[in-house]
Amino acid sequence: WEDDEHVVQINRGFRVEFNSALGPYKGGLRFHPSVYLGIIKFLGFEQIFKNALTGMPIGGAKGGSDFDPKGKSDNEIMRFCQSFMLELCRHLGEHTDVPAGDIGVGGREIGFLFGQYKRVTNKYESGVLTGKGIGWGGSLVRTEATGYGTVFFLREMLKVRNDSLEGKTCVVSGSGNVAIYAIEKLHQLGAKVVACSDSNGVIFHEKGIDLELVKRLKEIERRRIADYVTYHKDSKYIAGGNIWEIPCQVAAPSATQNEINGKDAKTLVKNGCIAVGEGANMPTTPEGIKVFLDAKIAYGPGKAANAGGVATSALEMQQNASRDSWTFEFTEKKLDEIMTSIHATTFETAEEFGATGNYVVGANIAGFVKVATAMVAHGLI
Ligand code: NDP
Ligand code: 2IT
Repeated sequence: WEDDEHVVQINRGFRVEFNSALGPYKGGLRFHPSVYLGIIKFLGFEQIFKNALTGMPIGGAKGGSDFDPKGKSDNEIMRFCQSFMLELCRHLGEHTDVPAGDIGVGGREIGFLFGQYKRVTNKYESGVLTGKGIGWGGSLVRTEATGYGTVFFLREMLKVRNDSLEGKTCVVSGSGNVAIYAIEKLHQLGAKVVACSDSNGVIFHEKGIDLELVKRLKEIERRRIADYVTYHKDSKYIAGGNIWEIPCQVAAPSATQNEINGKDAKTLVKNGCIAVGEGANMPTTPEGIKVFLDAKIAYGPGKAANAGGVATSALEMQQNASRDSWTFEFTEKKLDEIMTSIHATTFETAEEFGATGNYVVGANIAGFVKVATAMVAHGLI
């Protein structure tokens, strides 16, 4: 792709089509300088079982590039998306492989990718990408879905313990798509989020994060979270800080993989954390997971807790297939039902296998059995 100085730039792109037993390959695209094949493979592998848990007809895949969107102009983003899609388009199709967003890929990027797919294939194939804009095939609630879904899952985990989110102090890492809408739903359900972050630092605001400001800084102006403090003198910016050191009852890691290690998990538990809902994919290391499970707090692993995003992508595909568009209320209700059902399935499966309250066991077994059953039914290759 050509940058604004007319210099040709080279990045590497990936798509790992992992399993299509339950439906077309489905999963997001990540644009981040850290991307290499190993990251796309772990994300694609997780996606198989996550997608199975949604109960929707979707297989598992992931893709992306080591392209760094930070500091790039809209035109550079557009030219990179066009270059990437020029190669990717031959692998896609509404019945073959349907990408969506992930880190560094949101509505703007999906628009450029869709436009290029249409240009090259000469087809208005709405169902080939999800996360599209409202007005050209997108679904209401897709933007909010991952964050909202994670909070619905947290609500269900607390319900089992005769508890609720009402009045809880929460910490949400990240300040991107998932974090923003996790904060929004936590606030709607009566909790108070006191901290969020980006890769440079942490914002602590004891009286509660001002979400409209975060939306403006991150979604519209594409600025750093550090700028938050210039609008709220009573908040604090901790450059390079560790968000898990801020005491909370509920944590929603919503930035990236391996952001909570064993030590962070111990700090959270020691400070009174009773529930963790993973908005991100694999944010907790194996050592961290062991700490949460040993402490018997409510721990919702990403493949269950953040499945609301891809589930709503499947709802978008459903609307595209029937050339229909649903209201916000109707779509959010469907998302809530799906998350409640994923919670019930994972809880009951854990119980059936003698691990009551262990959602890691519940999610892995329930997801695996669904995929394996279909693969066996389809016969050997
Ligand atoms: P965004 O690009 O919108 O936001 C990512 C946020 O996480 C930013 O605040 C970013 O900070 C921070 N972040 C990203 N990488 C790192 C890193 N290496 N170290 C520290 N902070 C980092 O992405 P999303 O909100 O869409 O994705 C967040 C997580 O949720 C990912 O794990 C993704 O796989 C997962 N997810 C996303 C879904 C979706 O529908 N979008 C669905 C299910 C899961 P900075 O700006 O400084 O980079
Ligand atoms: O990790 C994920 O589930 C996503 N990034 C969303 C995938 C999708 O196809 O909507």
